[in-house]
Amino acid sequence: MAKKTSYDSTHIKNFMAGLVRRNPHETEFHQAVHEVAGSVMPFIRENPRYADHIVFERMTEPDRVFIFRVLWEDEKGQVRANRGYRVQFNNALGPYKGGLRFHPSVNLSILKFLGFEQTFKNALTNLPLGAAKGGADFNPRGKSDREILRFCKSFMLELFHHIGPNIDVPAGDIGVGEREVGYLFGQYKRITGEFASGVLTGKGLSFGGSLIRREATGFGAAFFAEEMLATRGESLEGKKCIVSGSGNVAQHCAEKIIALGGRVLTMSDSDGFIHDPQGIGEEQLRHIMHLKNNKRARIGEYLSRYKKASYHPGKRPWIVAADAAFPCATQNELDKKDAETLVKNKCAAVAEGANMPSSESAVNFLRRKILFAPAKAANAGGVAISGLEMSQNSLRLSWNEKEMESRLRDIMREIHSQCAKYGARKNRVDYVDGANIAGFVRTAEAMLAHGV
Ligand code: NDP
Ligand code: 2IT
Repeated sequence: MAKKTSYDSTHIKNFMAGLVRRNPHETEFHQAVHEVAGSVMPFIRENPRYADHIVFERMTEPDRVFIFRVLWEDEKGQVRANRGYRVQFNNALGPYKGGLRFHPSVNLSILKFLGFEQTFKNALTNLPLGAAKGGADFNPRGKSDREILRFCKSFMLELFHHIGPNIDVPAGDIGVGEREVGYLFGQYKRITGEFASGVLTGKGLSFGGSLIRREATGFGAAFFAEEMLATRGESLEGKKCIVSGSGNVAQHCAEKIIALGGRVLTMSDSDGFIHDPQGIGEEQLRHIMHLKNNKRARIGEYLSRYKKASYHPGKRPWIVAADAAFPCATQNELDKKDAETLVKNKCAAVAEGANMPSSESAVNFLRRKILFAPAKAANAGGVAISGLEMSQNSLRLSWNEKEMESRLRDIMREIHSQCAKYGARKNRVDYVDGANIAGFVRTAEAMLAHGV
């Protein structure tokens, strides 16, 4: 591929000026598009057939956006109002597909960045999946189980109009796990009178959920790191690893790192991080899962059982020296300064479990210095197993755990080879370019085939 020239940077600048004008104040969305434009626009110049029908421009505009009011009653009998969203981004490859996020920070910019990224990620899985994202600015923290149920029911009362097994298939994300997916599914069933198992993924195992879906995102991120390290004749075995977050993705990323012989030193939540120099082993991780999934406690409570660990309130784990880093909490949780600290401490690989956890300047620093797996590639295991949950629902069958894990491993390996194909540089792979271009090509081919 040709070296990026000022021709490209002028084009990208003009393109971004238009995007910012059409989508003012949506800074996270601008950030996600700018990164992809940097890979895809020079590629289009070399492959002019993709300039036809303005395919890339169309990929930056969602097909449609639904915004709705969600009313619910809290434990005091007070009526509360939140804003709900579903952003249907692109269905060139299959039904709209992507998670729902419940977090007070949710707004249109965040959901558009997530839906845009989902287009490329879902294409990388090679499964028939379009792209969407949704959620609400509802804060689940401190809410009772009944409040969560009432919120989910009210949210579905509007969302059900827009989804369906062949239309749009939501799943979980931050603040939406198996419990919430179960409540949402129950309400969809009540409203429509239909047992449409393929309308949501991430379901419980008793009603159409898939084995390994819960673990898939985190396991996939660890597998992707293994693939990258293997290109240097290395593996996670014996490596010191720092993980951020302590939710679904972080827990199962840590689980797989441990299983592959790595040493997990940290985990975190939005209040701070814990550092256990002896390593968070299987037993310690089980305790964290209990704290987070059952007690819904703060990560700092880890210290009441494991006294040799330390707690760092208000801090992020990137200051702890390690061989590999796995940001698994949220967007923009690792900035340029953190990236410099990682490299100074001889960190060899970063695999993004969360979506867009590294700031753009951190990405541009890391991709040139070390093995850097962007979210689209590294966390695609979650949606890939969602895709296979849909397949099992269509077949009315379920595949066993061994089969599911081996399919996940194969999918992550295949994503790695697509990145290596499109991101090959002289002596290295640029996984950012690789993931963006591979995802673009598959989606663009379908869009061109469909005509306008
Ligand atoms: P969870 O809700 O299970 O966990 C989220 C974790 O991140 C918690 O530890 C939470 O801490 C922390 N966190 C959330 N918001 C912030 C914040 N603003 N600042 C600091 N920490 C924060 O979500 P998931 O594990 O499912 O999601 C984590 C990331 O992975 C997200 O970026 C999500 O988009 C991405 N992802 C998830 C997939 C999935 O299948 N679930 C698939 C692919 C990507 P606290 O409890 O204090 O809020
Ligand atoms: O960001 C993501 O890929 C997810 N939250 C999972 C989406 C899905 O449909 O499984």
